[in-house]
Amino acid sequence: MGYELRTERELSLDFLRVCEAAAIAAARTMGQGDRKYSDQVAVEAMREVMDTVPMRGRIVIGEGERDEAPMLYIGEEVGGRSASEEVRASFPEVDIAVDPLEGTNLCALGANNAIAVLAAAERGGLLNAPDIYMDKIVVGPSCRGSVNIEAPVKENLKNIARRLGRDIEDLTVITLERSRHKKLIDDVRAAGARIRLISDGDLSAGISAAVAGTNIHALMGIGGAPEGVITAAAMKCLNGEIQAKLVFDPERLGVDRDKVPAQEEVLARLREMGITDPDKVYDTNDLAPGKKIIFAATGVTDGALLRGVRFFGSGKRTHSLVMTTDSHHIRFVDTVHVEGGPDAVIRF
Ligand code: VTB
Repeated sequence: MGYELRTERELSLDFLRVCEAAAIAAARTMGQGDRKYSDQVAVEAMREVMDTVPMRGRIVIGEGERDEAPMLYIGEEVGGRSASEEVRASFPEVDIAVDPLEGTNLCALGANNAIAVLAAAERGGLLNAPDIYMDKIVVGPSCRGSVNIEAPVKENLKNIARRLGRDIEDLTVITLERSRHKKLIDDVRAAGARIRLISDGDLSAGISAAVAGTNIHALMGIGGAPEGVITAAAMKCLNGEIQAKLVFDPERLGVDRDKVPAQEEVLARLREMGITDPDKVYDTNDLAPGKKIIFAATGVTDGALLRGVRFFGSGKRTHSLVMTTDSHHIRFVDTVHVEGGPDAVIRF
């Protein structure tokens, strides 16, 4: 059973609360240098609020398999906890992909662009992606249909530049700074485009590539597959495009063979998950086929699109992005969480 427009509107506000709670919890730990702890508090806060949402939710992308994650594990049922069985049965079925703290290192170091994020859809609306690496190219609405992940970097940049009515020299590509990207970075430089190298967080980077005015025109390179699915959900809302391929070849990842699971092992796991063609090129709709997608993200630390959580005497302030495909709203939400008494002063 899918859900109606009205439900989508209500759920989007619920998911806003969920991301706000995770972001606030993580932001409290900013700069403490303990990324695991930052992640843990974000997960706990996200899960606690998630359970108050009137839905029959199921985690499809989460913190890991059941035996390795105590909460928000893949397959976990969430939502509608205090409701009776009968009432719960009337709640909509929702698949959810979460990343309670995207950029755990960024938060631990107090660096920019850490976010709390999730995507939701009707059952089956989000690919159950394995937790392996994924090569991605992400562009905004004006460049949709102009890139091909299997084409040379220069050709893609030429096409992006043409669509944006500018020279390749005026483009900025955002990429994770990793040794596996040596050739990619060389190719972008040789083509003449500018590069922004980031230490972490290719999900928020992908979103900034699809929003005009950020001065980022494409995300390229290999990051996590789960992040790719959540990026795809955002692209459906923003009219952007992602193309992606799973990567598990140690050579392409620039790691020793004994540092990653053997290829046969990965292939067997993929088959178990229903992925029979490991070389498949995934497009936005393959990764997020849902018709009713909800995307929510809250800034933990300051970033290109979202401000980080600010704490003050009588409360805190969060900045979020909430998007839906059905009602097609893109909301930037600035929330003041008032904790002080009747004299608390709210600043514009
Ligand atoms: C990727 C990327 C994430 O971590 O998963 C990366 O998608 C891990 O890559 O945005 P490495 O193993 O090379 O560090 C993030 O940057 C942050 O979770």
